[in-house]
Amino acid sequence: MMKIKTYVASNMQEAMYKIKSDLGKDAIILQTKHIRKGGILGFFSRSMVEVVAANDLAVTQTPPKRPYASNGLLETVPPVKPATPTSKDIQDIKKDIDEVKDMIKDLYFNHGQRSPVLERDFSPAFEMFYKKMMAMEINEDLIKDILSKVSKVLKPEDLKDENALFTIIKNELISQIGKIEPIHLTDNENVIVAFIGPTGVGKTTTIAKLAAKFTLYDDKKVAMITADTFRVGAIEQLKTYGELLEVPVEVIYGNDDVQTALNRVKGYDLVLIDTMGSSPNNKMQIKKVKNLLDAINPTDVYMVISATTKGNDIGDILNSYKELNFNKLVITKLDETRTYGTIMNAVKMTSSNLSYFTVGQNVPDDIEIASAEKLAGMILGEYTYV
Ligand SMILES: Nc1nc2c(ncn2[C@@H]2O[C@H](COP(=O)(O)OP(=O)(O)OP(=O)(O)O)[C@@H](O)[C@H]2O)c(=O)[nH]1
Ligand SMILES: [Mg+2]
Repeated sequence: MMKIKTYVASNMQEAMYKIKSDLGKDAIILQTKHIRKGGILGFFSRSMVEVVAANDLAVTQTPPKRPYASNGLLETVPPVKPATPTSKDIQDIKKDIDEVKDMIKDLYFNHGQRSPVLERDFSPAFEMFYKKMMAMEINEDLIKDILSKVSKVLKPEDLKDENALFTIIKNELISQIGKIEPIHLTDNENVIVAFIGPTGVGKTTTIAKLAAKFTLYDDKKVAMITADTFRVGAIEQLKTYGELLEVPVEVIYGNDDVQTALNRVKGYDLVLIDTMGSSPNNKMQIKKVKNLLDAINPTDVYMVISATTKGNDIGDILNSYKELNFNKLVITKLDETRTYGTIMNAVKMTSSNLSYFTVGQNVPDDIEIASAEKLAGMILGEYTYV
């Protein structure tokens, strides 16, 4: 027997559930509308759906009986005027569309092959930049932060214009990279800078390059001190550079030597301090370096990071060295990689500013003052060092 019933539910899904369990799975929907229920004077009312459903398909197939007038003649049926949608209907439709949009987005972001993206990412150009930064191994949260800032200043037409988008994203990267702070020497000041970092990243080589630059090009009085008495050959390595550059080299064997060494280099414009490299997992070695730095009290502490460091390791490294209170970053071995995300991640993970990039083994040539413009360009694929 055919049944037609009206169901009220808080959403379509719930209504369908009620209908199917009541009328069976072949139930058909005749009409749906949004209604508001409850509340006082229209306030606090809930949005509900009202669904008219039938259990028999025949209901839609039987042609409607034409009413007969009392005189037995067929009455003419006035044409039914289509109802004009009210603003409330339009609002309801909009709401439905938004729900569907959210569902699609949810599928797209969380269940598809693609990584989570921003709303703007539906533009192919925008997505291309997103992927580029992902390929550079920039931390995903950071990419999202960069792109969400970018999307705030974007005009709709920029979204299709790859060049405009490139410039806007590059500028955002530059602003996020922030200030560049190389060694700054003022007259008559004994600037003492220490270099710390993992083993083999290029601390000693960087010190030699800087010693050469400041003596040869800037005519400054430079001295070097090494506190790396741990690695075989470390003292000789620095002493060799010292002889070549005619720069004195002091050695600190223990904290008792710190004062003597510092007294000897008092009249120098720049004192570069080399420390032993330590594994980020070797807490004892890091503690040793910390004690040394506490005794020296340098003007600045430069953390030396290799650009070849794997994305996941950079956080651990910076974390392990945090207690050494470094305030600048040197990035080495830019010539050995084309994945520049590590640099960006390192800058954002610390409050330290970038100072230098080193780009090869040659002393003194392969060093330059870091550049936010260059790094942003490298991240966006404008150029590489290799
Ligand atoms: N390709 C390349 N090699 C570099 C760069 N900087 C340093 N190196 C090389 O990296 C190796 C290690 O350099 P060191 O300066 O001894 O490194 P370190 O950090 O002092 O090492 P430890 O004192 O043992 O911790 C050497 O072979 C350097 O020539 C660079 O920018 N690019
Ligand atoms: Mg060294």
